[in-house]
Amino acid sequence: MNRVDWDNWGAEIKATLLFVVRGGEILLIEKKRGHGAGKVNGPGGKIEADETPLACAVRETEEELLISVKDARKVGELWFEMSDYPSILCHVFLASEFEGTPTETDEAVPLWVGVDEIPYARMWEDDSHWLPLVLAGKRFRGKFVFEAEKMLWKEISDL
Ligand code: 8OG
Repeated sequence: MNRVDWDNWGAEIKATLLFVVRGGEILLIEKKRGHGAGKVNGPGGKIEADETPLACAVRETEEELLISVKDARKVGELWFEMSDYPSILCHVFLASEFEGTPTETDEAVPLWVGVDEIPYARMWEDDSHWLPLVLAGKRFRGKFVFEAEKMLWKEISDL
């Protein structure tokens, strides 16, 4: 079901996600609060006024895991239209270099997992459709329609 006019779509919220991949493992979080609390995700959050997406991704990762990411680069975009939450455009970043030790904070518990053992059952339903593209080094744009936690529609294209 896709009743969204994507050609004229604009997001009410701009956000980021960042995935550190190193040595065959990916750094995820158990998210303790905010939208999607209780789920496994990458670090990230809402972009502040006058902040670039890259600066937001780095800041959120610092706040949530106490590490400083050095080489984040944008790999994708996620467009979310949801029944119970304002629309979100989320910029997705990939990195491999960082300083510090991933550490639990009020917002997140760090979780290193093998890239072949990603716990999709504990993640948002759309993630299994695009996180493999991140790991494959592809650039992508995903558009998703959600009714609460249920994904009703998806479309993924090259960016
Ligand atoms: O500030 P807060 O942490 O509440 O921002 C919401 C975060 O959740 C933001 O990083 C974007 C992310 N997010 C969604 N929907 C989805 C989704 O379907 N999959 C993933 N992986 N992240 C999502 O808002």
